[in-house]
Amino acid sequence: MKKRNKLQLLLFVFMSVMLVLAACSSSGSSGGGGSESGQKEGGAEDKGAGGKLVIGFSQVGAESEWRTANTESVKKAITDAGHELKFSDAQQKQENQIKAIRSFIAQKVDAIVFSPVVETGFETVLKEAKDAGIPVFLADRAVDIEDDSLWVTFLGSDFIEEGRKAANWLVEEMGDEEEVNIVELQGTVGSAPAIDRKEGFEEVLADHPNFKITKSQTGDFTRAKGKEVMEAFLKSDGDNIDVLYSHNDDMAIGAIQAIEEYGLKPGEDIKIIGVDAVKGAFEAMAAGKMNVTVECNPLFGPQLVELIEKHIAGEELEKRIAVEESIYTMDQAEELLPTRQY
Ligand code: GZL
Repeated sequence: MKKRNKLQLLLFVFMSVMLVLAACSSSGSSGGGGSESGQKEGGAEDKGAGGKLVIGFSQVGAESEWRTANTESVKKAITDAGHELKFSDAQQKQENQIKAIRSFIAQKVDAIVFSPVVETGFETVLKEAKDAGIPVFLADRAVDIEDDSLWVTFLGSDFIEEGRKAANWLVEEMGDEEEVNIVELQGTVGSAPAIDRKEGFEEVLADHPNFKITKSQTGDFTRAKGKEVMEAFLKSDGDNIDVLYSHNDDMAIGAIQAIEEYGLKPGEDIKIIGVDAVKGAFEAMAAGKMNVTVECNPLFGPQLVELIEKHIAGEELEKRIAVEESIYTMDQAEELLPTRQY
């Protein structure tokens, strides 16, 4: 082949390759996952402030008044802000939450909101979300994972402080008694609120040896299970129970029924301590059947959406954002009941 022809052929091949490469890079079909930080191409980060987001929300379940109010608050905040909501109720099953998060990843949502039913077992799926460049926001409960790059921030209550508040009220109320026998209804085994509310309560009582936790069992945060376990406590030691410490109000309300059926007066014969400050607790306190409830505020939907939008717009967020909360006693119930929002 003549030299001139060879040169023309080489030039033609070179130009063709350049054209093909230019076509690939402009259509973004390079097949890469996007930039170093795993940011999604054409995803939320590209939407900047004000863009409509698709948000996947994996919720624990519908086990209590608190959960129902929390679900409503988050759902409403997402839709009121004009974003698209993809919602999954895990019915308190971890496998359902893992499935839901994988489905959100497959649908390429812009952000995932997640309240983990238990603290462990989610590392793999959260890594998958990170690799897909989808930011995860822990709402309500935390996970026990070293690598905190797997979530943007954790917005929720300080459950240890809630346990301390419950115990400090009890010490104030019964600290002079020689011996105080306490039975405890724990929340879902392995969940952050159950672990931490127990820790905070016991931390305070460690300095008061006249208080003893004589029985402790999970009621899984539900009224039905709380009643069932309290029935068993009463059957085995009903005459030696001075206090019930329940990790949420729903189990306490179930236990109140059991105490009445047993023939004792809840709120008098047995002091009742709950957590959440739901309407049902205020009704029980107003009826003299419950003594105190530690607030755990579920209405953080608007704050959560604001955090998601700030992150998408490129703002740095604190890794841990606590919800401000109080404690309410029987004597306040009548007046406050009409003002309660959940
Ligand atoms: C606490 C939340 C707990 C509530 C329960 O933030 O995770 O789960 O205290 C609910 O009522 O079931």
